[in-house]
Amino acid sequence: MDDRTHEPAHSICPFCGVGCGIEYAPASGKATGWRGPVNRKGEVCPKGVAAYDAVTSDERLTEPLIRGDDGDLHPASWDEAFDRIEREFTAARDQYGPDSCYFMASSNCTNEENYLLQKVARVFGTNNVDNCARLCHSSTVAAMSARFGAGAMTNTLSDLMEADCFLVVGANPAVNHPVIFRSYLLPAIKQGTTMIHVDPRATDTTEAADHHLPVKPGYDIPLLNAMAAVIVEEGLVDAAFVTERTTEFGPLKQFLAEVDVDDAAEQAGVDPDDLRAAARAYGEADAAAIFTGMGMSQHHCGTANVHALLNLALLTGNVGKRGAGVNPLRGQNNVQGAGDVGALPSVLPGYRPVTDADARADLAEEWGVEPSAIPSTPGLTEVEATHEMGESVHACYVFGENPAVTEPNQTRVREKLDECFLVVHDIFPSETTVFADVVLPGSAWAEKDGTVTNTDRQVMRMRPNTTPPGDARTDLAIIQELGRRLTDDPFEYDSPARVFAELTRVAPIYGGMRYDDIGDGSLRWPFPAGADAGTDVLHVDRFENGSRTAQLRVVEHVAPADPVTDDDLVLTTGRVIEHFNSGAVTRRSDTLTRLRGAGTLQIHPEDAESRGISDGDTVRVENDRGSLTVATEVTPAIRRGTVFMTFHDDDPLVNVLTGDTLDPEAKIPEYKHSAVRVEVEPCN
Ligand SMILES: Nc1nc2c(c(=O)[nH]1)N[C@H]1C(S)=C(S)[C@@H](COP(=O)(O)OP(=O)(O)OC[C@H]3O[C@@H](n4cnc5c(=O)[nH]c(N)nc54)[C@H](O)[C@@H]3O)O[C@H]1N2
Ligand SMILES: Nc1nc2c(c(=O)[nH]1)N[C@H]1C(S)=C(S)[C@@H](COP(=O)(O)OP(=O)(O)OC[C@H]3O[C@@H](n4cnc5c(=O)[nH]c(N)nc54)[C@H](O)[C@@H]3O)O[C@H]1N2
Ligand code: SF4
Ligand SMILES: [Mo]
Repeated sequence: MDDRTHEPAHSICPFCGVGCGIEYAPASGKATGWRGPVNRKGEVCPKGVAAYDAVTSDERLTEPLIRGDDGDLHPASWDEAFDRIEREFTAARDQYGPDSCYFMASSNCTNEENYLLQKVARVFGTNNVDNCARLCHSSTVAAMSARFGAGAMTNTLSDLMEADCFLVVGANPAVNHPVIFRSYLLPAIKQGTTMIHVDPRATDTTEAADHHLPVKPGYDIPLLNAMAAVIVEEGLVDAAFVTERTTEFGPLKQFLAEVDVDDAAEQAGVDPDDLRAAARAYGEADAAAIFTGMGMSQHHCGTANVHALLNLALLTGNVGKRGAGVNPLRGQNNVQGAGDVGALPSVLPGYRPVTDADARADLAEEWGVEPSAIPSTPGLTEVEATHEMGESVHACYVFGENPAVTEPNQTRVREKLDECFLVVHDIFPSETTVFADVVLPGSAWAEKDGTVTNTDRQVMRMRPNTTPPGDARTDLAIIQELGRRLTDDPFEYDSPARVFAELTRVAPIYGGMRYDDIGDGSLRWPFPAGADAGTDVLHVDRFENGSRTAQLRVVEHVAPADPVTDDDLVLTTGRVIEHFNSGAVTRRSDTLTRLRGAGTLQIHPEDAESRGISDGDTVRVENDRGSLTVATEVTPAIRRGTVFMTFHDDDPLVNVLTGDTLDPEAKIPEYKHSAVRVEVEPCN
């Protein structure tokens, strides 16, 4: 029985990176939109409406749990739970050193919570902290940081409405960023903006497209190189921009001259004439904007994919101006912020490298510790950490993530989760709490105060409208207590505003922002100290790294990690509109349809026929890593040779099939290309 009071208060949707303003609606007991900085008419998608279900759900965690000698989780006091955590983490550090402990931060949680968690890790003595941006746009961030000096949307949602052409590659905004799609992209398209969609599937996004290139999963580099070759061949290069703002055009030009567009199109599995038409549409536009998503980033060559994409924008002068740029559509409501505040293993708050002695000294001064106390060696990334559990990692704190569903190669992950001391700080019992030694009940969105940073770099306020249920505590209070238990720092902050103020002193991109100035609006980074407003379009005269020029790069095709035999199909994975990531929250909602289309395997009619599969049949999908059974949806919307599943469920658990070969630079796993065998499940 929920005996809390619930009053409306302007907050931000806890789901995707669009960052719509939502609030509790007393009349319906659900959530509703208010006129936020992004959803200016108060519009929301079905998940936004359902967001309050997580707050009032009677499945919420309401008390700490500790695993007993009988192997079960039992209720415990907060002191008992923290005593156990303190004992195990300090024992691991005493025996193996601080790098034997790991901290998974949460892109579903606020800047202040993530900032404090990375501070706990670093003052404890390790850079072993990461968040699921690693699984998401880490490759995009790696490529864009290397070339442009900032791994974020170059433009703002509002100026992008001025584009003449949208090139949407490996993203499905109609489903995954619905309010951006409906309120920014569709109105521009209705006014004449051309859209090119590169995706192996025809999706709701494709319906609005003028050109659809149904690329073979894993073959975006030949496709993008061929588009670049057409742009050079047909004189669509912006010569002035290339001369003034880029370097190394010569080698790229030479490389592209060798690209046979027909052959490359065939390799990528698309029609060469369609590819040429798309390249022309992009190259001839006065202002052309790229949107990039998981179809690009989640490959073991994700960074190379994005490098190939950046070439297109640079060749055509589509950087540093309105209606253009390269725009990664970010995942959760605060995946941008979790990285900005330093919940990453190789950078401190504001993306200052952990290897930079000045950056460490500045932080040490603010934190009142010796500069030598902040470790200078980059920590492990998230997937690497799961590999190391039971090896070099002995204790792990998981805050607001569900790795037992979302990490690749689940058979291995689930074995590993059992091999270390595991704390799970969540709002629900999850597939991951099954492996936990201690479970801490935290706060849902409507119970927290703080800030989140959305996909176009807008820092916005969340406000509580009720308290955490039962004995649960706010996430910020829990992390403060964790800090007091694991370090000598008192972690004394009487409000999120204090934490935010500290963040603005150590993260230059947030420098000058004031919590009280956010109000019902937003502040956008970079927000240079002394300035009175943030920066809308990046890289206008100089790139964010201070350079006037960015490099053009030759990008060679990288073969997919899984070899594919003639009998195999290629499995790619993704999302549906009603469900969110592991489904831990949305599967419990009584507002959303339970996994409509989320538990099925999309397969092309010819692939189905050759295997004797009819629509709705249950099939077995397997490879050397694992096996599952699933009902089929036979549909020409997916290209031949490819099958598609979502990852929103624990049964079928698609990540038993995905591999954990990592991108060498970004360490993102290969979620979008797994060789699988598909056959009708024999009845027995
Ligand atoms: N409804 C809903 N919205 C969400 C989420 C959710 O779970 N549900 N999650 C949020 C998060 S964390 C993220 S990161 C974003 C992700 O948002 P998106 O980037 O849109 O994510 P996906 O649906 O995984 O993949 C996008 C498209 O890539 C295509 N694709 C697959 N393989 C390839 C390939 O090799 N090349 C190309 N070009 N395309 C390919 C897929 O068919 C799919 O349509 O969404 C956010 N929003
Ligand atoms: N096959 C495949 N796998 C994928 C992907 C894919 O496209 N294909 N995409 C990857 C991507 S892009 C991402 S981002 C990851 C997502 O991976 P995860 O972050 O592991 O997935 P979520 O379901 O978002 O997990 C959120 C957890 O936090 C809890 N939670 C939610 N809100 C709060 C809160 O306010 N406080 C606390 N304490 N807990 C909270 C939820 O109950 C849930 O258990 O999945 C990755 N996995
Ligand atoms: S578009 Fe994203 S932020 Fe907006 S209501 Fe839907 S899930 Fe929430
Ligand atoms: Mo994501």
